[in-house]
Amino acid sequence: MDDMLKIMKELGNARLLEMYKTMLAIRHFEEHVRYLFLEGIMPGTIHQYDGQEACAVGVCEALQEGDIIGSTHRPHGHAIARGIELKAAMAELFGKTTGCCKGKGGSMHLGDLSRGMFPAVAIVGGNAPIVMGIALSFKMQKKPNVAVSFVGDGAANEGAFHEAVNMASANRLPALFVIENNLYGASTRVSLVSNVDDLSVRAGAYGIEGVSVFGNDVLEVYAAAKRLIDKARNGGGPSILELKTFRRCGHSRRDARLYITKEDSDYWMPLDPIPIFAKVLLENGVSDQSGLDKISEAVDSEIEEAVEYAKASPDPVPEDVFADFWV
Ligand SMILES: Cc1ncc(C[n+]2csc(CCOP(=O)(O)OP(=O)(O)O)c2C)c(N)n1
Ligand SMILES: [Mg+2]
Repeated sequence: MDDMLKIMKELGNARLLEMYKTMLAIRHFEEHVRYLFLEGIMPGTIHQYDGQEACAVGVCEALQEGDIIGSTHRPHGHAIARGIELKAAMAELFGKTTGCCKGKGGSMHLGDLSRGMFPAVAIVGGNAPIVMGIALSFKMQKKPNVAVSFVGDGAANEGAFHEAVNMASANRLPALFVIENNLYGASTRVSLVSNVDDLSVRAGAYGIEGVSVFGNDVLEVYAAAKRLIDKARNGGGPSILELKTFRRCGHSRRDARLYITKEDSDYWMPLDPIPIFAKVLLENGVSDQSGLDKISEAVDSEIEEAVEYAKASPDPVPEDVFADFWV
């Protein structure tokens, strides 16, 4: 309790409300996107982030300008939390030229290096070695920055993840590997493919620090991430941060989630990170209910604007295929 009050004081009311707004923006963005997709208005495919908002927002709040994150096939929340504009994210999902990757990436490749997030890598575990390389470049160039890899519980079993953490630890790089353990890799429960309860214990095999926290409490996530990111920034090397969370939506489009066990659902569905944070804000006098309602309304109109913007934006033309090549 005292710790939480300390963190809230450190952040201050304006930042706390901004964090709440970003969590709501992610949730409402996903809700809009789901309807647009099911109505056939939005092209491509989608992997949504509903339920994991506290992870992206808590970690990204602990970053500074110049830090870089890498994300996965499920990147909408990371992109919004890192500060990519709703319009640029929405337009990217529509494949429009005004999108953050000029419409060439789509849902699974959201990113904008100028905002501190390279385009997401949909190969499971695939962003971790790139993040390690970025951390190596920060160290070689003596930059005061940290690189953060977001991966899932499934990705934590990939060779690429192991190679990246091993290289980062051997070279004491300024990196943080965040495992968002939402209990399932597609339809496979984590307990079927891992023999440990806390995936962070694997940090011991690399001689680095590993921490597991409740990932649906944004303040707990922030506190843990801040400490490990600051440690990496100050030469303390990389760590693994496991965030225990739950995806409240299907793995990808039209997934009926029939594989989710009743026990998991009964335990996790009441633990929605947004009402959890709202309660903290209300109980500590950071806002009253009407203040939170106003934030929600503001977020909705920003998202509606983003949808209209994306719809009205131009499609790429065939010649655009040859633009932005690195040769
Ligand atoms: C190397 C690789 N194998 C398989 C896939 C297909 N695939 C996409 S997402 C996914 C599950 C990933 O689970 P997890 O890492 O837990 O992330 P989550 O979907 O839960 O966010 C799989 C198997 C892929 N994209 N890349
Ligand atoms: Mg998972």
